[in-house]
Amino acid sequence: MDAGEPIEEMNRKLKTSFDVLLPDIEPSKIIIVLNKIDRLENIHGIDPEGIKDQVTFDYEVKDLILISAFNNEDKDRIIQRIQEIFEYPNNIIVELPNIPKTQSFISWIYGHCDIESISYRNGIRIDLRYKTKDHGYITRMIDTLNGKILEINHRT
Ligand SMILES: Nc1nc2c(ncn2[C@@H]2O[C@H](COP(=O)(O)OP(=O)(O)O)[C@@H](O)[C@H]2O)c(=O)[nH]1
Ligand SMILES: [Mg+2]
Repeated sequence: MDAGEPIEEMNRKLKTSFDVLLPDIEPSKIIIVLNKIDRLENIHGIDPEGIKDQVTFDYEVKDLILISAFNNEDKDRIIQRIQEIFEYPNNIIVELPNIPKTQSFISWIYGHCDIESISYRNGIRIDLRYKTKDHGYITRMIDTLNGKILEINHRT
């Protein structure tokens, strides 16, 4: 997306893009990239982070990346994110009890998965991406630990 365009135009183009991609593509695999953020302050008079609140969409997209195509580090960030999503194509959000057995499972997760987020309120809530070969092991462990799957996007 060209972040230099009027906000309404950006939102209109986002909606058109979703209409094309969905339902065949999982929202968790969609990366929204807003380009030209180096020009944002001049054009919209808002700071780069502020644009995130103005861009609207009705789907559970996790990745909203702000970049400037003139900045090589920004381009590397997108490439890295695409690699992560391809390497770990499945996504699960799960709640686990905070017990020692869970801790050793989490150590395993750190070594084999891509953790999107982890929080320790009311037990442990993890949002992770994983390889397809690990699907059986992960779902068995969640079952053994009496965990609760909140959301799963698994490649069939
Ligand atoms: N300031 C700035 N200019 C950019 C950026 N990316 C592309 N441009 C410039 O924007 C102009 C139009 O390019 P672009 O919008 O990408 O392509 P188009 O819409 O297909 O013409 C070109 O002169 C690009 O060099 C960016 O991140 N920052
Ligand atoms: Mg353009």
